[in-house]
Amino acid sequence: MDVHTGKLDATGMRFGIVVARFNENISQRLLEGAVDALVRHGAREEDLEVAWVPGSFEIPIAARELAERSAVDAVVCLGAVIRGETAHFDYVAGEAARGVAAVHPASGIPASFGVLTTDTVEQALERAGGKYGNKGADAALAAVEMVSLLRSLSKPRASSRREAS
Ligand code: INI
Repeated sequence: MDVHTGKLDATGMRFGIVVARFNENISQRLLEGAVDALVRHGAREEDLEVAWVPGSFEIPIAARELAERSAVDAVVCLGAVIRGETAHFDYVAGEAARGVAAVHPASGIPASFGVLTTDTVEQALERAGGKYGNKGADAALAAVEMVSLLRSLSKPRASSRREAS
């Protein structure tokens, strides 16, 4: 049985980070969490490329652009959509999720989803370095794991190598 698992080692990996300026006090914390997690796991700051977009609705546009340029191994997407502040919460959150999910099929580059969708600012702060951790850091580590996993999956299986020889 071949079991593939991604490793949390970002050494030599390059990342795009797309971050939405809307609710900037929260998204800035998500960005700090993501950068800290990547560097702690071996990435170099000079291998990170950050793109600020106006709001979470625009995240997929920049994420796809970064991914299709093929200069990065993964894209980490960060933002905060807060229900209390908008009647179009569902559209913004839904399009952000749909668009981020479409990055890999279009480009072959994994994109992780660190966009908070909460009812209140307090709930968002709790997930941006508060009592529920930092979802920016979590999304960064998901990206590292997926790069590692996809590299492992793209190698020929040990059993097929044996059959070929
Ligand atoms: N964008 C967010 O990232 N979070 C929000 O909570 C939000 N609200 O509340 O509306 C939001 N709106 C802006 C949206 O993402 C677009 O930037 C805007 O609609 C222009 O296309």
